[in-house]
Amino acid sequence: MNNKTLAILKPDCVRKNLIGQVISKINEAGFKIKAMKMVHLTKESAGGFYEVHKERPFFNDLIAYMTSGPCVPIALEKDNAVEDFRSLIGATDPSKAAEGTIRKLYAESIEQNIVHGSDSDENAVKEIAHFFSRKELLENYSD
Ligand code: IDP
Ligand code: MG
Repeated sequence: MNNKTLAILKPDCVRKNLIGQVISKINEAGFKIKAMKMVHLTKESAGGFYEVHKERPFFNDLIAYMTSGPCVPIALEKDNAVEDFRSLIGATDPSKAAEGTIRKLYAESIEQNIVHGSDSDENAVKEIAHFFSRKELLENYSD
């Protein structure tokens, strides 16, 4: 079983100086950080990442949001990483997210929802490769 997932601390998380608090929650929940960087996404990169949503009515706004400032992609490792990380972040819409979840605690809208988490093992592998080279991953995946 794949034990990795991709998190992104989205531009609202960075803008609100919540990087530290969100990473604390992630570590407290038992995830190990395997690779991390800060990047300001281009429209092309954000559009490629969210390709599956390109026909959705919110797509253009989503790309504008995701390119509005730097974000922090993080490759995480834990047993059952994808499912456990989705539980930690909560529902897409923070008003529907469970108490104590990252989105419930920090997000302000269904769009500006602080954090991304991969939705399947297959997508986790693809999404990690979107941000991190083989070299960057191998350097940190050796333990
Ligand atoms: P997820 O991030 O919980 O997996 P997705 O449905 O994959 O949710 O949507 C990707 C991102 O697009 C969301 O995290 C959010 O930022 C944005 N989004 C999703 N649904 C809406 C919507 O109905 N209105 C505005 N933005 C949305
Ligand atoms: Mg999704």
